[in-house]
Amino acid sequence: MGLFDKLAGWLGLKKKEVHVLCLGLDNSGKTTIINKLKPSNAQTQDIVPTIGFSIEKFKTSSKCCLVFSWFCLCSCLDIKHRRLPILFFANKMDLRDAVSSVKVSQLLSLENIKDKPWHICASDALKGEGLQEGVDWLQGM
Ligand SMILES: Nc1nc2c(ncn2[C@@H]2O[C@H](COP(=O)(O)OP(=O)(O)OP(=O)(O)O)[C@@H](O)[C@H]2O)c(=O)[nH]1
Ligand SMILES: [Mg+2]
Repeated sequence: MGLFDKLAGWLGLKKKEVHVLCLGLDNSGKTTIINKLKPSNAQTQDIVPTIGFSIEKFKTSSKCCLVFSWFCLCSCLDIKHRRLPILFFANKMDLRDAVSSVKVSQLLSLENIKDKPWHICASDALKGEGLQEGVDWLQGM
């Protein structure tokens, strides 16, 4: 790493690459959420069910994000023993029968997660509502 790179890093001027693992039920809106987080000129209008997994890389205003989208909860095994922040999106909150994020949190017994910082956001990925709140929290972590 050159001196300029080091200086930029110390001064916080250098963009960081952030790796995010995105997990969730089939059809829950993972791809839609990731799509909405991309810069508008990189967003697609055509979202189809993901076969297997997808890897996406894009820049946000403050950071360069590398996003992995994976369908299998088994991948969690790798992160089980690490103190990584977990962001939950209680997505599809626009649906009439949606339960509140507080209720989702209770149903998933999230209060039992003591060894990792976690946060839950109600979201509507179609409109992009709630996504920024979640990403702000994640970036703070
Ligand atoms: N009403 C509503 N529909 C949503 C929302 N988010 C996603 N959808 C819709 O839900 C469907 C599935 O969205 P995807 O983003 O493909 O879901 P996914 O979790 O990536 O699905 P797989 O790749 O099959 O696991 C699509 O028809 C989306 O338009 C939301 O917040 N509200
Ligand atoms: Mg998908």
